[in-house]
Amino acid sequence: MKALSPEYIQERLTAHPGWRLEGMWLARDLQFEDFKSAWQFMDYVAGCAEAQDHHPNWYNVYSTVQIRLSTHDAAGVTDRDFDLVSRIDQYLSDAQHTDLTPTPIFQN
Ligand code: H2B
Repeated sequence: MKALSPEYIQERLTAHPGWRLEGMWLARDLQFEDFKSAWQFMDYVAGCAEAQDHHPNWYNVYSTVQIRLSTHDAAGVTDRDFDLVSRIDQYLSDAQHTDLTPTPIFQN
């Protein structure tokens, strides 16, 4: 699978408020009510990841989760990442959360 162009990614991102392109990643920095809520979110995403055989990179500190999606095989963002974004958006539409100030966690 070929990585999508940054221009096309930006266009697709208009349908996914809160997400941004950060280097080779689709990125979002989230805060939940507490650790349990953050863990529930991660548990949901883990289930999606296993079902799709497509896994996130992420960093969790207590109630915050910084999530980064890219396709390792393509060294960039592909439709598989947007599929996962859509499933995550479904969860977030119904879960209390706030978006944090974007803070990079990876070099690229
Ligand atoms: N997740 C992500 N994010 N990128 C991949 O290229 C990838 C993956 N590849 N999960 C999968 C697993 C691959 O290792 C298996 C063998 O399909």
